[in-house]
Amino acid sequence: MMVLLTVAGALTLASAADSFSPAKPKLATRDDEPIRRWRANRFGLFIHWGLYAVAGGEWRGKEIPSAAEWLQSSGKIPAAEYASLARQFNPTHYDPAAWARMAREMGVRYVTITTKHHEGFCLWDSEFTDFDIVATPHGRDLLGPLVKALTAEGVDVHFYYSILDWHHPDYRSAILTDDDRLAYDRYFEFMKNQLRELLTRYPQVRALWFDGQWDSSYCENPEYARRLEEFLREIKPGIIMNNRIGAGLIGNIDHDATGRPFGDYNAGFERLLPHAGSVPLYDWEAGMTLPENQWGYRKVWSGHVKTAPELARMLIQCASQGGNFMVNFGPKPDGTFRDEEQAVARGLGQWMKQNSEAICGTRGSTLGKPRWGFVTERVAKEGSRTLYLHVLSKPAGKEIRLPLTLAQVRNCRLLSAPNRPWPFRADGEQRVVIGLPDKLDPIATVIAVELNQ
Ligand code: FHN
Repeated sequence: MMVLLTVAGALTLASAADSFSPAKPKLATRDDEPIRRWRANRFGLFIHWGLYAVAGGEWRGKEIPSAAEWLQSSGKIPAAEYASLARQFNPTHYDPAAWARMAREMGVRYVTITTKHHEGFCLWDSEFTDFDIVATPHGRDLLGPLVKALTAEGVDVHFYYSILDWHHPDYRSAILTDDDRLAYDRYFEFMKNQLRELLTRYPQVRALWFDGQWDSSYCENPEYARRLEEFLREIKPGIIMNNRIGAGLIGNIDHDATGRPFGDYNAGFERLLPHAGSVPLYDWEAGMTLPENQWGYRKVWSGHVKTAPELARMLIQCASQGGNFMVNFGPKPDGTFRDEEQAVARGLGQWMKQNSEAICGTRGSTLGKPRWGFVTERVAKEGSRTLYLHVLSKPAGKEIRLPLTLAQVRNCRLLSAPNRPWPFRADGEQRVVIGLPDKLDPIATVIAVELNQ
């Protein structure tokens, strides 16, 4: 049992801990209520659902390699032929209330769902196309009931929308002629109409997640991006948009010729995380698939499939670097989730049930990246500060040393046993030392260290 010592006079913060950074990243493009809420959410569920789920990565009995949602392109399937999948899309077991419950129990604070992926098929009844849910045996809106159910569970809703469209006759991947320009202008109006429709029909939506911005028609003509962004901010002031609305490369927030950035945060961390310990300059979010590179439903998965503990540790790392993390699920065509996804939802939910305090509403670590795990921090309204030590492995000596003095620490507790204080002491150099429980949580044992103000 450790002894609690008091060190008189040792009141100054040790070096690494004295620079509490603001929650807002250095180059954040905004710091209003909606983006603060977006930041505080930290953990999201990405859902890729569309006609590709019907095919499950196969075409005419043959497996088509590459990502399942890219089937039309990878399988070189003519658009009209591919569109026939709509006649088979009948999610008879779709239960939006069950989806929303799963999301809440998993611990996510937001869900980002594909309203229209690159294939062009729309999950809602759009006035501007017939290539939508009404053309299926299901025949009715999939989004509305989900938005309602998620909202009822207290989970925020974000909409994914692909700029790239393999179905629309006016879409052009490059603008080479005057006719292309006219066609692309018509397509641009179509996109604006659909996005206005989505934002007005589903007013609960808080963020738009753009994708498919890389074709030269869009990315070499940045005026489209700028016009689109202005149009959307006018319809819904406060709306949050990822940087892929911008014309540029994935991974950066691009700026127009006047230096204004596109979008609100960097969504470039796709199936990768920033280097551990680095501090991204913008708000950012990472998206992670369970298998290697499958976002939509694929019948047969190959290669390594990530487990709940692996994904939870990625979530912890993202939170420790001030970023959001989305786990991706690709529902089956019948509207249910495959076993692997359900297991991941349960595993993450179990850990989050005890530890969400150390993730949601926190900011990145100002203690850097310790060898034993990661650190997140919470600053309460009244100014009190709590450090969360996410211990992934036992350091030599089985104790954790913090660059803090005893006088700085009010109390410690384990999130797995929050009702009793957890002991701490000082070492010979007057640094705080915290012992560890004999058995660590297979994901991370979290110790909350509340600091004196
Ligand atoms: O091409 C898509 C892909 O299918 C998937 O939607 C991911 C999600 O981040 N985004 C694109 C690739 O960057």
